[in-house]
Amino acid sequence: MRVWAALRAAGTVPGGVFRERFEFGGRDVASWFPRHMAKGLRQMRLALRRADCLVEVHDARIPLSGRNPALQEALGIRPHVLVLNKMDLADARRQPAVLEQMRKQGCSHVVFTDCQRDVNVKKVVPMVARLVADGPRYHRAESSEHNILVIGVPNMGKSSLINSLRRLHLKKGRATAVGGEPGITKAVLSRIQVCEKPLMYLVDTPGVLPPRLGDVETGMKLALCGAIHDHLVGEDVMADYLLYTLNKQQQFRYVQHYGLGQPCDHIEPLLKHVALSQGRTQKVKVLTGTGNVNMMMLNYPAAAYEFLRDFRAGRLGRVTLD
Ligand SMILES: Nc1nc2c(ncn2[C@@H]2O[C@H](COP(=O)(O)OP(=O)(O)OP(=O)(O)O)[C@@H](O)[C@H]2O)c(=O)[nH]1
Ligand SMILES: [Mg+2]
Repeated sequence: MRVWAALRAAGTVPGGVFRERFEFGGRDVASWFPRHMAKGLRQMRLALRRADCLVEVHDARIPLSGRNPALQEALGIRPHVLVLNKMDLADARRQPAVLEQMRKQGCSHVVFTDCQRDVNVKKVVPMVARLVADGPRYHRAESSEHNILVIGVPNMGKSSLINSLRRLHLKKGRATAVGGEPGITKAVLSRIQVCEKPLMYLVDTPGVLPPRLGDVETGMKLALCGAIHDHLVGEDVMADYLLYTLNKQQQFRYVQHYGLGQPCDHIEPLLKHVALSQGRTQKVKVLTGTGNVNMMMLNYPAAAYEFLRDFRAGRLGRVTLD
């Protein structure tokens, strides 16, 4: 690791010149939008009527892209806190620049969190309480309860945030299901208490992707963060885009992690190496003119999945994709 850091600092990383553009090959993002999300969006609009504040959870690795414009429409009419979660996986050096960019976009209540280790999660309740106290309380002027709607695209950690808040403020166990794939929360759930003083309830919602994902690159970043099912996008192209991004950002931890001699710009040699070193092979029966032969083939899809898994677990370094 130190060797690569030194080479990077000196600007002399061996391995040649890397791609400056990624060739998306005419992919169509429209097909990556699952139909059931329209229902989630409708339910969310109903729940919005009863909300005093919105807590939007997004992945800190893609702070600038992939937020749902349909959700953002709603933000104008309610106080809004943006939780940039999974800070443990994102490049911490980028935080000040991200906060500045957010402020310019009119988003000034932002908190970076790690909901698995409860880092910074304690900042959320006071921030929300202050916003609600400072703003008009619409239809609920007489009530002392705070009703908060938790929104965001899939797999960003909305349910994890609710569970983390309950752990911290109420010393209570898990109240809402969490999982490593998009679509774990299926419907707008009932209110879940997360704090006693002030009395605060959060409503968990299913992740909703924008119906038009915009450009393919945004879709690809969302997919790398697990917001879109891998099979809809294709593990092979996702792995290739990840390699392209790591090289572009000079994040060469993968070289050491997989024991490669040097960085590579092409996905095939990397996957070959991953397949060999991690034993991702499969036996294939080949029928020849003289009989059957068993051959060992490298399992490239499994190797691509392994590469994505290592990235998502932070084993390839802390990377901000934007
Ligand atoms: N590394 C890391 N992982 C996290 C963090 N927060 C949540 N996760 C993981 O991210 C995955 C998604 O978490 P969920 O809480 O289910 O996400 P969600 O936004 O509710 O997802 P949907 O209900 O599918 O929309 C799970 O595997 C969590 O364990 C975090 O701060 N850091
Ligand atoms: Mg959920």
